[in-house]
Amino acid sequence: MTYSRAMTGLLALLASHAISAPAAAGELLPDPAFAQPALAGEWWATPNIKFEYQPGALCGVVAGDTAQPWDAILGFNGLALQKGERYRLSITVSGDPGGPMRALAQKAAEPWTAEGEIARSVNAGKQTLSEDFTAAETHAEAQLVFQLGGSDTPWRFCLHAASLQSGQEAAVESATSASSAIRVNQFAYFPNGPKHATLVRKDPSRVEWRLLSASGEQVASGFSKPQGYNPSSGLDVHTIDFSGVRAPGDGYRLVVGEEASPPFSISASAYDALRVDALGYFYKVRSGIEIKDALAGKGYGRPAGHAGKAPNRGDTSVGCVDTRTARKVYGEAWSCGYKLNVAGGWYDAGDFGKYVVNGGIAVAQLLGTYERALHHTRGASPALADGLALIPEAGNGIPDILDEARWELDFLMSMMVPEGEALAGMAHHKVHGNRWTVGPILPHRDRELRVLHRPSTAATLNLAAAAAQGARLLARYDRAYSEKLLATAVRAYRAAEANPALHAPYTDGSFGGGDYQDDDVTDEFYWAASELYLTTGDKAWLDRAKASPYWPGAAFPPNGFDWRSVAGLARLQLASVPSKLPKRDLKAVQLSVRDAAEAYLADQRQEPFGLMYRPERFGWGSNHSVIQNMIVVATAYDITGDKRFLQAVRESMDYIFGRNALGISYVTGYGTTYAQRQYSNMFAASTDPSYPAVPKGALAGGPNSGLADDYAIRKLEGCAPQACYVDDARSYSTNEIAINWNAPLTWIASFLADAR
Ligand code: 9MR
Repeated sequence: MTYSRAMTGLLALLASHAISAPAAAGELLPDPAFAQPALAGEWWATPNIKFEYQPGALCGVVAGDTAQPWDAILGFNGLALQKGERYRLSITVSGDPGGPMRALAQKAAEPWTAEGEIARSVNAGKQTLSEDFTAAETHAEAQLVFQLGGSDTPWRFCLHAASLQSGQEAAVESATSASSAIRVNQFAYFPNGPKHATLVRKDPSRVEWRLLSASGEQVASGFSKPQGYNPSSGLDVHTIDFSGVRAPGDGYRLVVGEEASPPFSISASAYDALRVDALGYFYKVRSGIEIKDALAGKGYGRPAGHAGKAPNRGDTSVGCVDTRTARKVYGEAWSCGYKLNVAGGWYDAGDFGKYVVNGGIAVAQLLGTYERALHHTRGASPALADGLALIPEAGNGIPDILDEARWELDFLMSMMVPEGEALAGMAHHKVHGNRWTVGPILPHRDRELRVLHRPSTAATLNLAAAAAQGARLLARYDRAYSEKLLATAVRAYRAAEANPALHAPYTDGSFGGGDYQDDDVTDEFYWAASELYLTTGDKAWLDRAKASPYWPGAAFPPNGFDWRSVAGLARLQLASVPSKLPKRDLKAVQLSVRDAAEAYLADQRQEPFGLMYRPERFGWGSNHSVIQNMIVVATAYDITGDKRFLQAVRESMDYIFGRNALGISYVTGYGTTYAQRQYSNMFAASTDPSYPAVPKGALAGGPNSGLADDYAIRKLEGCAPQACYVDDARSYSTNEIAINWNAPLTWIASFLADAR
């Protein structure tokens, strides 16, 4: 990071040798409330900020056209930070709404190590924000800086107060340290399902456990089974099996000596609510439509996002990245001469990007939730109902899951390159701001210019697969729409065949959005051809699917399929959707699903926390990977009826609900201690209470060994895989929400609600 440290005129003038007024005990800044003009002069700014002192504030205009946060800085030098000391950074700011601000207490030289940080877009009204931190290192020369760059247009910023106090009491560590050594599914066990808990205990001798009802009566007892050291959690553990208890009820607790577990239920119907909440997530993250409190819940209502109403520049007429940028990220001067209306769809995650590959897999798994219910519940599942969820389309005669899916399918189709253009029929890889939006912020206030990125073969095939599946399921409800979907799917597939290696590079993730890099689309071809075959029954598509190396090959990675590796999804579809697949072929695909399921069961048997996921390092969004593996096993149950598979899925869900190294439920609103501070621009109550909270039924990404954000690196270095998680909004690499995570959650919740 480099910047000039020139002082602005007035401040330079004021920078006289003022005598510091007595400050509060432990206060590092001489004049936190800007009461004395002379002291304000100790603040400096880059030349593109014109500041003036006024009683009680420093106010000024930050120039536009800055790219990086550090391209415009207001700062205060001459501080010192001590390793291990606790500090509180408190600031009061105001400005033009949406103005990007990062306040950092940091080393005043390369590498500018930040110890405390408050990142926020400002509001017109004064906001007071604070952050407690412990300095990880001593910095004899430290500074407090406000990075204000990243706005195209000039904007006004006021700093009304800035305080940095040392000697703070250690705050109670939030949420991620488990309060009980007995890790249970804090939500619900099934009456006729397996019931296991994990006890964290160094002592290798077995120990007695007791199960108490809500009224404190002993319902069962037994002895733990010592399991020794478990690498995935980094803990010495015992397991407890109380499967013999079958009586439904709430408020059960396991007790070992003085230690009691969090309370939990035994219930056959608990997942009905989760199915609705997990699905309800999607309405709340819709783009391009007003969200109504009456449907989304109090506090979630907001104007339509990215609808093109100032200061929002919208998705209604979006052009492509400029050729200069394209040269940098694609190595070619690609651009386009048209603009597309790509309003609608769902926001991807904590950010406001809309990415076709991730939208494709998410919508496919929502459609799959419906399709599974259609073929495996004799038409009895509520998942098939119109009126299941609170969405604007409820009551229109079309099942709600299909309505929700259609919202995204429309968006995916809008990402197609128009006829007559080079690359016609291909899908743009993604649309997002040309800079990361600084949150918390609601989408209609986002001021970034949105741009279309180069089409990719992967996106095009995702569109083909999802549209083909949608065409099949919507045919009964809207023939014309179904035909449009199918025609689009075929068009996309052909375009992908004509452009089989147009890949999204890693370098396309450097500004404003994720890269969603993928340079192997063999699996996408297999998936799209499979869906087109399942919809049309046309042998030509089957021939294409069969020509894929995935036809005979292994489709299920041990660590779970995802947006980048979709062959597993295709295989599940071929194995479970009724089709004219020749008997021998059907047998082969079903056998491969069963074999994969057996392998996941073998993994699970080795895991004293009961999850069917055991890589040496946990991946980004590991919670959804655990669930994807469960979906394979659930599908094996659907095609074989073998109850072992159902029971294994139920047990693996315990991990998600708190039977894990951290004793935390990863589904917001479910369990006693649950993730609730996920990184999200709009569900940002944990950083600013004026924003809505993360909605009930949202899945946190979860432990990620590849710590990729500063906060996680600082807090979690050296973590065992299961412990690489922190419930803090700054940790986007371990604690985000995303459509491709809530879709499998919806699928598995629906399965567990229905499977008996
Ligand atoms: O889920 C994505 C994960 O597989 C990648 O490793 C990671 C880094 O590129 O990005 C994840 O996706 C994020 C995307 O880039 C931006 N929106 C939020 C997504 C979830 O964290």
